Amino acid sequence: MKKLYRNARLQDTAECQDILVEDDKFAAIAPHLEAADAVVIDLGGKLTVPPYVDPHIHLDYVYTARQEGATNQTGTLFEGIQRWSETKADATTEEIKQRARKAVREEVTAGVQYIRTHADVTDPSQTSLTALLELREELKDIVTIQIVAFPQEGMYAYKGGDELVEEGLRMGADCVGAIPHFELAREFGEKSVHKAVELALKYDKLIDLHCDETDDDQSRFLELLTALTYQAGIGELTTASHTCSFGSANNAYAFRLMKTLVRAKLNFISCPTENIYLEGRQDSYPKRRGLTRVKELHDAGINVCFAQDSISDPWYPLGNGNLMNVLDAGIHIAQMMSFDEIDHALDLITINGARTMHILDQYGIEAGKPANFIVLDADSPFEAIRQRAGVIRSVRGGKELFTKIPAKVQSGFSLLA
Ligand code: 17E
Ligand code: FE2
Repeated sequence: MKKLYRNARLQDTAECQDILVEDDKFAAIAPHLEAADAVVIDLGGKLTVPPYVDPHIHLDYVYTARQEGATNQTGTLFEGIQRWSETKADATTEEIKQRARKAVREEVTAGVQYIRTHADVTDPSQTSLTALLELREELKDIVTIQIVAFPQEGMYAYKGGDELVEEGLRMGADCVGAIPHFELAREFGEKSVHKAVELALKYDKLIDLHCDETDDDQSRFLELLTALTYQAGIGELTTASHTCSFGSANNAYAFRLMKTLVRAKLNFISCPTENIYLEGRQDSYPKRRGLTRVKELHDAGINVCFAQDSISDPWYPLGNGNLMNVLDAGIHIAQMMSFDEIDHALDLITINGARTMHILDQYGIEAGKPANFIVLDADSPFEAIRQRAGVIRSVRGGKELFTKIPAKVQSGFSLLA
């Protein structure tokens, strides 16, 4: 089966390109292609980019925010953890799968094709992980899912948490998780970082820690994570999620750590909508933004991406899987709004996320790679960001996952029609 997509506006070429897809792969990309036996689809000069990547979400938590006992009154991270802890026993595998499917549908119809989800493994029955492992397989034709064995209640603060993480890896999770800032003492936080690295090496897995998700500038587990993974030569396989405290650290400390971060080639995930909401809760005024140093990390050449984190869970009431919303919030909060930054902002929810997920071998609009791409209802990257453009087509493995008809205004006034 051959398909010829004509008039695709790619991110880095001024002239529109034709894209030839053969079976499930990109066969050729050039200004003018001919293929007599191909189905022809005209993309009309619309912006065509690799699919959105959501590298950090908790699919086991979605749509639980309003369940009895789950509602977070203080809007803090720690109450979120407590609410989930008190209510999670009610969840069943089927119920989690049902909620997660709905979230995947929202994400995919907004242009996402790659998701890294956390699965809470501080649960001896491994309900979340079992559900998400089944879903990873069930949904693989429409979305690529990676799973983090994430000890939400701690490797040590929760009895046997470290063993449950290890069990999660043996069950088939792709990444090791930890939550050092939630352990009961700094020493246990450090021990959990050591353990995460040890497990990643033992089972040949990626690492993605919830790391320093707090305004406490003394929460410095990022430093240890960077040092250990750098020394083990696995910095590129490692992700530090949240790292909010790095936004509160003093500049002398940050200056020094930044140099190690560059050398280690660590990946960073910021969740701008969740962390601007959850952090700063003990501040009066001036009130901190709660995000890590997104702009400074990015300017230093470190890989940074944005993620959704929550869809209506005990941590965050809103969220809908549309990464364009997340990106819009993120570039505002991080003040990444020079014209050059806006022109390249889509990288924060596309290629940078793919690099974090370590899937670059299969990601991007290049001959030989899987024919996965999305088309935005915009004529340029700048206009896509300015208008928060929607996704009007998503193609995966050469097949249309969906097409969408953009809303059309009807009006008797010529200016408005
Ligand atoms: N769990 C956590 O530790 N932090 C978060 N931001 C969410 C869940 C959403
Ligand atoms: Fe998270």
